[in-house]
Amino acid sequence: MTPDLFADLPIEMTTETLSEGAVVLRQFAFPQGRDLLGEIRRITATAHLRHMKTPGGHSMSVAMSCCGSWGWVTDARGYRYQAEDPCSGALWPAMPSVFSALAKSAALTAGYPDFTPDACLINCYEPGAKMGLHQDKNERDLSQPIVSVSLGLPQVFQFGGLTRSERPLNIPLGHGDVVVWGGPSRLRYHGVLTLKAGTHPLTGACRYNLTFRCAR
Ligand code: MD6
Ligand code: FE
Repeated sequence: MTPDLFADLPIEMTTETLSEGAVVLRQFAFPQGRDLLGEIRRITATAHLRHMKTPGGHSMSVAMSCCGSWGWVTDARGYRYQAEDPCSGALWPAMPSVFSALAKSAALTAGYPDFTPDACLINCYEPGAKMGLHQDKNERDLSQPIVSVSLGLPQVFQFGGLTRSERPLNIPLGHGDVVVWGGPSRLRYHGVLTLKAGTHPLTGACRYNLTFRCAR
């Protein structure tokens, strides 16, 4: 075993502003990376990653699970938050404290001091998986931001405007990068381009994305 794969790499935490209310906190989650991945493995051992169906009947290319009081689901009935995992009927696993502490700290750093997430969506992208431009608008309180944590392989995040037709910026996100998203930018269209094949020392052949929300 390699004692510490990253021991010789300095962490450089920097902030990039995308638009009013939206920032990228580069490498903000790097110190917690291993712990976050351990919790993702523990959670998805019971709340399995699955390819949900859109209301239109298409299977999503990204595999998803959730933790916290509320989970985001999609099926023939539409998009919504619910307390139970539809695969098992059980409540979603609790949100680990390393998740909620990181999300609160990232939100505070971005200028959102009152953020207490009650939902965390876990996305797992394998090569070929993507997410088309969409708005996150199923949450009750749109005055609260979304905190998005990237782990593993790099993937290009698309950050657009308040209408679908506005041409998006392409922002490469790497392991440990956090995007915080709120205020006048809360309803901006966004997505991720197709994941390219690769290997990351902590996640292997995939990228995980955690998005924290105040759902209800
Ligand atoms: C992803 N992220 O990065 C997908 N939504 O895999 C999202 O859909 C997202 O990163 C709202 C705010 C930030 C995000
Ligand atoms: Fe989203």
